[in-house]
Amino acid sequence: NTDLYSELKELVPENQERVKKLRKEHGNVELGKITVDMVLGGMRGMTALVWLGSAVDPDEGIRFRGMTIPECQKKLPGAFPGGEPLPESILWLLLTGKIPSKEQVDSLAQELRSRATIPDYAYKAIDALPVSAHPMTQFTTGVMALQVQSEFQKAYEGGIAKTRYWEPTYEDTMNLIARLPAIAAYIYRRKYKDGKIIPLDDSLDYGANYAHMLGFDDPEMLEFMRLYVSIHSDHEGGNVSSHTAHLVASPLSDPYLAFAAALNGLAGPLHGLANQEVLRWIRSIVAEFGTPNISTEQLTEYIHKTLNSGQVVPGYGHGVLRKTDPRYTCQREFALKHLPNDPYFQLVSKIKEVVPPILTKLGKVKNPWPNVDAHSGVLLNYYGLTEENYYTVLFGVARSLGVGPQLIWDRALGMPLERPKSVTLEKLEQLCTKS
Ligand code: NMX
Ligand code: MLT
Repeated sequence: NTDLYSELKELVPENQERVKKLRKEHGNVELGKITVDMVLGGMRGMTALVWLGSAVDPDEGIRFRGMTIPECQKKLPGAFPGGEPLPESILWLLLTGKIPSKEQVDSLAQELRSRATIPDYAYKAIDALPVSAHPMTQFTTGVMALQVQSEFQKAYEGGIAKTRYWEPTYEDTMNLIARLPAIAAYIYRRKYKDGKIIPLDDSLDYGANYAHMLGFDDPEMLEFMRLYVSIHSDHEGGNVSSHTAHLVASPLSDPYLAFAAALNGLAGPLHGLANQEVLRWIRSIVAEFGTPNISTEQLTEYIHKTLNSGQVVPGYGHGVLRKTDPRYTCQREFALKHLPNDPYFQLVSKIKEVVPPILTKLGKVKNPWPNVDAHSGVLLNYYGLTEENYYTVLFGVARSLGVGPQLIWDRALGMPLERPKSVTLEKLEQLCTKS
């Protein structure tokens, strides 16, 4: 099949069978125990979700359908031989579990372009906000306006059967993914470039088109955007944005409603907004010392100052990872290849040497190593995307490629409304004294 829908349609029945069999034959198998620490500690380490697209190993990091980032770079079609994986390749892989051919990826790129028309009222909804509104606030507003065209909502009102829920979910998801770059670019141009809009280019792939609509046409930046979108797409199901989307979609809220909720979670500084915070922090270091070219002693002093004022070091630590995030590593490799002498990149490299021993010494930080957000800002900054308040919007566009496929599978597999049990503090105390 060259079209994604036909490919998916073939996969749905066999995966429905897998789920049915698991529940029927192994429904009582225990996956672990739930401790008080888990309940009070943000559910860390509690296996509670199924996510088809990817899984995060604490030491190895992300695997997209079993493939590491270097494997994806090697095996997934790029814009040219040896190029970074195209976001369309990642989307195909996440949804189907199969490595697409170049022909399949080209057909998907064409499909996404053909779905990218934005209704005028979505721009107007964004225009109703002051230009000063944070880009993530504008972005969520734009997504909510796109919801007006939800196919799922229409089909549900029309009485669609449960067994077919995944079909309009597919339509909504593909339309949403296709439309996000234009909405996101509109916000950038509105906020930072006097509202001069650049239309979609019919000859470009998803990542390149997004960069182009933002106003960047340097081939190196286009390539970085392809890599950026691909590596930010998915990070298994438990992260705040993905989990939120899955939860909000579980009572059959459509993909627009679910994704807008996910974006609101991504906009938190301990999650996606950390990419903005990292560049802001790096700039504050440069402002303090008057140059990015600082000594280890100066940097050590500044990190202590950050920690002593009760702040976290942004871009470091993780809820699951216990080693350097491979998404950091691949961005570092990109920087080493294309901008080895950039002073901000060199400062990021120095930070990576100095921060981990300091965090380790605190004795409480479970992972002192850098995550994806520690690196992305200096690359964007190098290519001229200097407005750090916009960075989480880029992350948000990318996250749709991971969240969207799972929403389709949630409906195809008949995943139920999510409703865990809670306890009162008194009950928890009682349970503890009894044991
Ligand atoms: N700087 C200072 N303290 C930290 C850091 C850090 N980078 N990371 C963890 N800690 C602290 C944490 O605040 C907590 O302190 P306390 O007990 O006083 O509340 C303690 O160490 C234990 O936290 P962990 O169990 O190591 O981390 P947890 O799983 O709770 O949180 C993060 C994970 C990512 C929220 C945390 O590491 C953090 O705040 N990092 C900085 C923000 C960041 O980079 N977030 C981006 C994550 C990736 N993403 O894109 O979403
Ligand atoms: C993500 O990409 O979602 C972040 O690394 C956070 C997470 O996995 O918890």
